[in-house]
Amino acid sequence: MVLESNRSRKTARCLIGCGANIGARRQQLDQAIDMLRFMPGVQILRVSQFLETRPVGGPPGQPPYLNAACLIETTFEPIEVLDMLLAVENALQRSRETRWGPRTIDLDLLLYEDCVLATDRLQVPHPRMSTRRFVLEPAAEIASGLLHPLAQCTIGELLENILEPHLHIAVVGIPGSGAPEIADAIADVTLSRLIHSPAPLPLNGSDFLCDNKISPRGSPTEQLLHVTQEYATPLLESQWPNDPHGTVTDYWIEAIRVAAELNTEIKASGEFKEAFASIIQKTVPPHVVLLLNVNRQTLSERVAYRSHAAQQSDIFSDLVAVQAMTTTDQSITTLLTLQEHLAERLLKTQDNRSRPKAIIEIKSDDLGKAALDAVAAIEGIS
Ligand code: A4P
Ligand code: MG
Repeated sequence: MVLESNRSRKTARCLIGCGANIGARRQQLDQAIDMLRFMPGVQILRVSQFLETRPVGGPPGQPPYLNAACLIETTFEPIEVLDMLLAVENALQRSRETRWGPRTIDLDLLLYEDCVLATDRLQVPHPRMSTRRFVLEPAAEIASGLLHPLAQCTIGELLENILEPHLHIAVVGIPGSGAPEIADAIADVTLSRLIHSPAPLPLNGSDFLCDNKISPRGSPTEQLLHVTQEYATPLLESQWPNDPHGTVTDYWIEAIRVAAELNTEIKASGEFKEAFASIIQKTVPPHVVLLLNVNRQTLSERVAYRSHAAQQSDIFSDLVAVQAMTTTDQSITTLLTLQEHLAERLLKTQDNRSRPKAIIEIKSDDLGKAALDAVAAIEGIS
């Protein structure tokens, strides 16, 4: 652990999330914040009020949490901040038995300036913060204007976003990522309206092209616009119901734009772009996106499972379209390329209107675990 400060280093502002749900919760939170206060190289700028919250995720029957947030200024590097938080947790008898199990104290590094990093030990911004009310409410009290570097909006806006009454949550992933299955699980638990993708994502060959079965005639651009229209129809703003539970979709219309960008013919013509923009303008963009990610091995197994003639199961039905591709290797590579581009577009280059306010990345190699993670992310909203 590094607790020596280097005074010549530049200081960084960090947002820390604090929680406790067993023991003398208030006292433990006070002690943790006091321990941070006396660390060399740390200055506490603001501490939020303590807020009682319902436990999200983890084993059932846990006692309620007290949550708080704390804004600090420090000369420590991000990994040194994590080490410091772990040291404070250990000093307060934090034990780790079950995931999201009860705890005497939990300290999370939510934001470190505008730093974005993902290592085995540390991910910043904290990957689950942007849909968690128990994180955002205390954080907004002390640092409402602080920018989330991935969502490109402030903590205050993230909170406003999850308080929006008719939330649209999109579960986004390539065919075989398990998006329909995860969307089902969320809709079940949250009683939301569920919309499944009205057509398979158009994929065919080494390039991204339309499958002729979807729209029998027309140029690739026309075919792709036809699918865009089909995707847009259930999302039209003019027909969005006033459902207090919100809506969960298992697709993201922007995936078509990504597929188009990967098709040289469509990209060169330029005709697609304008027509696409005018269609999606009338739709309700997702407020929250759960971005699924699978690895090559899982995907190969799922493609093989779907390709097996005897398989009548509904699981991974979105992979049926992929079977039209020439070889398994080719389809896996095509899908993984699309996955990479989907993530890039989501995380970086979004126009303001369609950029989701919160994006949560979920590994979906283990579907059961992914469903639990997804449900916990959405439950954190309420
Ligand atoms: N780690 C990676 N990135 C970070 C980060 N930015 N900050 C690693 C802190 N730790 C980070 O954490 C597991 C490992 O995550 C660490 O060793 C570190 O290397 P942990 O504290 O041992 O375990 P955990 O907190 O159970 O894991 P996790 O998955 O981070 O849990 P969360 O997401 O923090 O959720 N409900 C309410 N109402 N209030 C809560 O405070 N907290 C949780 C925990 C669940 N439900 C809750 C609350
Ligand atoms: Mg933690």
